[in-house]
Amino acid sequence: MKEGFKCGVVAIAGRPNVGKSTFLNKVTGSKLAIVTPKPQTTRDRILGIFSGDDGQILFHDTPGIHESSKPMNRRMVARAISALADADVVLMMTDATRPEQAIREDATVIARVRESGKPAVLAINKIDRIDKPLLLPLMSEYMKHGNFAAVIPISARKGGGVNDVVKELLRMLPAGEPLFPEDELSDRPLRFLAAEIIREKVTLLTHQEVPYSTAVTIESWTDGSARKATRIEATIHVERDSQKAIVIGQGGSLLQRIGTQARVEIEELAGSRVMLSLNVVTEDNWTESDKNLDRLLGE
Ligand SMILES: Nc1nc2c(ncn2[C@@H]2O[C@H](COP(=O)(O)OP(=O)(O)OP(=O)(O)O)[C@@H](O)[C@H]2O)c(=O)[nH]1
Ligand SMILES: [Mg+2]
Repeated sequence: MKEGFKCGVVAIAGRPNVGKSTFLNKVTGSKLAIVTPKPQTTRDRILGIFSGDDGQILFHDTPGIHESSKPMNRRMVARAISALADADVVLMMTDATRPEQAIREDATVIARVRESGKPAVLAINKIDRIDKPLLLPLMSEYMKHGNFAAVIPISARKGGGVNDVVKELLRMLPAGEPLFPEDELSDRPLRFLAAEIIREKVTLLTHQEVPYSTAVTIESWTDGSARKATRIEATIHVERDSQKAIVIGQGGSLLQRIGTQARVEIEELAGSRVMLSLNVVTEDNWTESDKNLDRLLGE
């Protein structure tokens, strides 16, 4: 083993919409997690592997931690909390765009991180959108309220500060051999990423409750080749017929846009042409039944 090589698990935790998935994608240089301007986009833990000269970091992107009585949201938050328990170090992330409210809104997350008993680093994200003079007071406020080994301002979107976070995490992680080959980026199969990309397009192209009522499953997948397209059949599940009508759109127009945008991205990932067929089905109130959540959100 190379002397001083580090390897460990880092859970990325924070409120919904602070930029956790954007960070995961930036640090791995690949789109592993979907990103949208709407909160509660990520529903499951997603592994992203950073491999550098000095160490390997297994980042776990997690759903945003928030208060909710809805069964689906409670499952999502439980997944985030369990990722904290499995981590060596926690990377808590917050959003600098509303500095006066930030620390109050982060009270639950800070409490959860503290309860995990794990060493933690705080990244204050979206500094590309904040007046610089507001940053120092915000940093010292977090230093006071949380027990952070470091507080680092970053822009996950533009990349500023991301290397500083990696350096600090490597310092804190245990020595160890890399657990994955250097060129591996995630443990998620292409099928999962494809379903997520379709869900991202639905989320981006619809409004109100539709994104929160949507799940995507892959029904069939036939690998293509240099000459033959990969054939994918996927189902978009919604909760009500009115939502089904929205997702399909006038004469199928919205479904077609969803399909085209998703196909272009899946083709990049698959490295072949893709024929994507989408079907929309209503599953009455699926986000409220345990059985349906097991099936559509994963156990
Ligand atoms: N200006 C700016 N926007 C950012 C930055 N990082 C993320 N965003 C935006 O913030 C929104 C939320 O980003 P996500 O990465 O999906 O946030 P998340 O924390 O994973 O959200 P959930 O999965 O819902 O918990 C998206 O519109 C991103 O483009 C940043 O550094 N600067
Ligand atoms: Mg996310």
